[in-house]
Amino acid sequence: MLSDAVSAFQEARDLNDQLDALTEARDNALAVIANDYEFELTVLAEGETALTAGETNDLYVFDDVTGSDNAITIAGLGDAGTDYLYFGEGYTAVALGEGEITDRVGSASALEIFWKQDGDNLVLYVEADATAGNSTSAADITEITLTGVNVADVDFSNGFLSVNNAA
Ligand SMILES: [Ca+2]
Ligand SMILES: [Ca+2]
Repeated sequence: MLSDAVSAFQEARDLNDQLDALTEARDNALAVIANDYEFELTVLAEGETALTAGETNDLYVFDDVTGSDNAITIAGLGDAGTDYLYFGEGYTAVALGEGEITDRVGSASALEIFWKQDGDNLVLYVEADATAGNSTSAADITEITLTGVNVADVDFSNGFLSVNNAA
C-alpha cells in the first residue's frame, strides 16, 4: 500500500535526521579531544594489529577485537607525551602469574583484564564479557601487547591505563 511506503519513508527520514545529529555530536566530541585536550585518538579496530604511539599525546580507546588473529601490539606507549589506553570503568586488573589465559581464570561475575609480564612486554587479555576468562578458549578475549612496558610502571585508574616511563 502507498501509505505503508510513505510511513517507511518518514521513518527512514527521521532516522537519517538522527544520524546527522549523532554524526555532528561525534565530530564535536572528537574535536574537543583533539583541540582542547590535544590527544590523538585511536579506537582499537579489527585488522589494525600493530600500533605505535608517537611524539603526540596518544589516546587509545579499547574496543573488543576478539580472536587470536586480531592480537594487537602497541609500541611506545608512554614514551613521549601523555599517553593513555582507555578501557572505561568496570574492569578489574588481575595478574595471571604463571597461569595462561586458557586456564579458566578469573571470576564469572567480574569483567577483568588479565595481565602477564612477558620479558620486556606487558600482555593484556581483556574480557569481552564477564565469563570470557572461564573458557579454555580465548575466543572472547582481546589480546593487547604493550611492548617495552613493565607492569611496575603502569597505573590503572578510572578506566585509564598509563605508563610512567620516566627514567
Ligand atoms: Ca605519545
Ligand atoms: Ca571474568
